[in-house]
Amino acid sequence: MYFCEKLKLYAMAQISNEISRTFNEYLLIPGLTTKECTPDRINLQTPLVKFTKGSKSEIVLNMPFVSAIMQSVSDSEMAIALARNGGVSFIYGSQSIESQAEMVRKVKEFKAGFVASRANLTPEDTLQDVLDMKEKTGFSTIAITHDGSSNGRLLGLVTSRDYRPRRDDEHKKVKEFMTPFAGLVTGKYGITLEEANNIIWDKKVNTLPIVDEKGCLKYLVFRKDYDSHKDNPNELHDEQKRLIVGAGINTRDYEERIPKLVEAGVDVLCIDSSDGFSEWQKETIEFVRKTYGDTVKIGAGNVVDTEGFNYLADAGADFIKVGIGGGSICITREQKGIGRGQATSIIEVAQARDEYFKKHGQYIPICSDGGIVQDYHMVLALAMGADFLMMGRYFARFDESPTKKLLIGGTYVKEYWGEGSNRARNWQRYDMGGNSTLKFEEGVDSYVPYAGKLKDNLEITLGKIKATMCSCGTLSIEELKNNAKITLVSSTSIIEGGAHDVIVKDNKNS
Ligand code: MZP
Repeated sequence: MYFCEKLKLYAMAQISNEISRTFNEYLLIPGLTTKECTPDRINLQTPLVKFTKGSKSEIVLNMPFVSAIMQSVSDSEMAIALARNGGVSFIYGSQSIESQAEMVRKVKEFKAGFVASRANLTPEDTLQDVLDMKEKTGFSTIAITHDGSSNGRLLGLVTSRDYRPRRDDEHKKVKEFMTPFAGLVTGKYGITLEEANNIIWDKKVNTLPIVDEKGCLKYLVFRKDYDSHKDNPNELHDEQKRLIVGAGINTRDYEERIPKLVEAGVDVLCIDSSDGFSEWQKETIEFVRKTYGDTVKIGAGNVVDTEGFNYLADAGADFIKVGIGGGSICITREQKGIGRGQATSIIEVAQARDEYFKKHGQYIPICSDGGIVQDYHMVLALAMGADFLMMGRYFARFDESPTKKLLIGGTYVKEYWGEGSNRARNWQRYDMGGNSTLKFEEGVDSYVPYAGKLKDNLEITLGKIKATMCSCGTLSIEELKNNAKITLVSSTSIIEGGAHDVIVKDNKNS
């Protein structure tokens, strides 16, 4: 027990003498690396939702990452990219029920290689509109539909081969230079990717519009994407081969929100709150159990100690999120004085989870949420007992996050703002009952360095994680949890850990 016994004679708070620590204060000590322990043999699978002794989790991640329930991180594009790489996004709940459900639906309807047309015009638009659209979206293939929407009746296609920007009159109507429907090779809605690719090759076209029986555009299939669809061995899907997706919910409008998300096909829900040790969360879980039994999975949190974990475990949570105040954009600790070092929280809650498992035969995965800065922090969090990690800053840096990429002071950055900032105005996440408003900010609006594509970055991160695990002599997350050796570090040894006492030539890695 971490809190010392209350002195019965005096009325006083429970005071913990243990220092609340964070990942930076620890390092891993190598274990024996056997010849079998090579990065290609490492298994990063981990359970997402609870299971009973002797059975298997109904959702197993192929890598231990989920993306944060945040406007600036998890929309359908991020969810698709992450699930294709073996993780799960929780689509942010600080939006209308309809738009969140629509994002979930988009992920569930995603079919590799079939993309919804994102640049569309009507035949009455002009060459100038085509040029503007190209500039704005970066797409050079533009679908021409009767109403200019992505699912309107397909009337033609415009590519850069159809016009000469400097010679043609910019007022020229699209209908005068588009390739009309009659001249297009199209595929029928419902064909497989293999069939679509065969048509592309047989008919020597670059783009294949897929249309339904009414002639409405459903998707485009591109020749250039042919190869990229073959190499996603970690893709995470349900029994019907649809990508797995999660969604954040709150403890206010859950009776309306959850049914719509379930209808849209969501695989797992998570109550999004900065402080999850509350009766509101218990009631929300009870609603799910009463309405759907165990068929709808729901995570809860955030908590930072045994008491909080046991409360949500008894309430029936499918996984429990750990972390208060450690997020990169979070100022909760400064504003409210609430929180705990992320490492200490994980260590205690992981013990609570193991004890709960011993006592009740139920393994409830825990998620370390927020505060990951270095890639080795990820291994530390897992070694300390986390089953998987939720990250915001990490994912916000990629092309697939929903925010703007900007050039500031000669450096590319992406915007990243907290759910407790005035920009997100997600008051439900910080709700303590009472009026429905955000009373004070608990998060900031910021930039993070732009880092490129999710897939490329994941490759490097997972490579590093596997290298660290090899050093620890462990081949799986389970083995890492059981066998890792972790040591506290002094502040002077942190200095020793970086380049020191030399004049560094190139500072790119700092
Ligand atoms: P990080 O990965 O950027 O360090 O932390 C992301 C986590 O910070 C989120 O998953 C969430 O738990 C938390 N968060 C989101 N918004 C705020 C805020 O505005 C916040 N305070 O703390």
